[in-house]
Amino acid sequence: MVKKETVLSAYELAKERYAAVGVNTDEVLEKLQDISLSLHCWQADDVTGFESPDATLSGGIQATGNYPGKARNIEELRADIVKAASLIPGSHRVNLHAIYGDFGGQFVDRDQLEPKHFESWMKWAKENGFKLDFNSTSFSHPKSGERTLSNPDPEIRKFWIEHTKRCRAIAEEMGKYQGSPCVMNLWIHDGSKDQTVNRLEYRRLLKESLDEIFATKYDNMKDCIEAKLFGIGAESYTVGSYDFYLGYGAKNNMIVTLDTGHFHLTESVADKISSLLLFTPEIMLHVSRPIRWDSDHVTIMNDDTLDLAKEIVRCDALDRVNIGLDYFDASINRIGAYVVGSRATQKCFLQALLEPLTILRKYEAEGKYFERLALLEESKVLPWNAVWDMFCLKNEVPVGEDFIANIQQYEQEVTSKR
Ligand code: RNT
Ligand code: ZN
Repeated sequence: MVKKETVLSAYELAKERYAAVGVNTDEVLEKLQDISLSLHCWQADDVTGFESPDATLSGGIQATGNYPGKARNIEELRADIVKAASLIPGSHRVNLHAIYGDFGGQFVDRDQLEPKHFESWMKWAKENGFKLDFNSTSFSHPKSGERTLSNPDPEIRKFWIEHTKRCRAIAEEMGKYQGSPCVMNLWIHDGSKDQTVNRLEYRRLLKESLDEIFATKYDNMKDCIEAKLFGIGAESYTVGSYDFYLGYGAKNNMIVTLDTGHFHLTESVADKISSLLLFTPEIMLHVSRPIRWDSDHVTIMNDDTLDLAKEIVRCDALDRVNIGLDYFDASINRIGAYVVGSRATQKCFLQALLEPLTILRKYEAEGKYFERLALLEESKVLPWNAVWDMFCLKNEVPVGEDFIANIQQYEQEVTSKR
């Protein structure tokens, strides 16, 4: 166990060291406290949901691995999220998908969803100090096929328009109930495995569907639209590409979701932040870790995530960026996956907040580029970890690697018995 005194004295030294470059660590701790992550409910059960016991995941996404102990029902899923949150410093949100409704053993089709199917979630969230976010679900359904909202068949399109409209109404109720806007994400897998000669037509249909879906204005929810590069089985064409949603978002003043796994692997998602901030109202993030493709590995503290956090802080945009996580790894302990990914994301934001920006900007303004580069390099090795440990201590969650034993115990007592 990391000793409390060790954390406290290391923090005092770090505080002094950061003060030398003009950074107040006490203020940084307060700012980090205000950063909420939206924990994606679907890591707990490999994106299965509660619609039917034999649901299979479709829509070009995949959770690989068969680590034992996944959540099998609403109680287990909630317990796992509460457990994970108890090991993550700060207060956070929970991001639900439409297939996670409390259906009470009945089959409720997607075009029949109502706020009542999410009432118990709202109560649970309130009792446990979470706010809820929401997602429509277009995948894992007999009517999903290659296309949903862009389907040339008016019946299928109507079905998905109805589903998405209902999801917005549910998000509105969630927002009202919790006194904090519910962020509702719209992602559809629509695309084509092989070459298509109808690129424009499907995009036109999607635009038409979106116009109809978003015609109703709400006050307690925020819409966001998520683009993607390709999906498994839809490698040749994605209707909702980044160009498509960036255009739609900029034109209609809507939030665009940046999933860090939805771009070419050498493309910088961090560099998109400042442009989006100029043309769209807010940003929604799906922080993930793509390995070779949009593989949805557990987020770690790597350059991509650090760059993203730094850009947001450098743009002074923490109040305009909603930070959601989106990965699903079925090959390791799933609660561990939540905790590692969330803490890694927070560590990135902490380092971003600890950047000696005032001095760096002064150097830049004076054209002192060697000095800027030197300080950027040196700031990477300033004792940020002492500030991180202090953050965990203050929030009464395990410091450092101490949470490993905690998760092992939960595995022994709970998840291994499933
Ligand atoms: C898929 C998108 C989408 C999903 C979730 C489950 O590639 O990233 O956000 O991961 O909606
Ligand atoms: Zn995503």
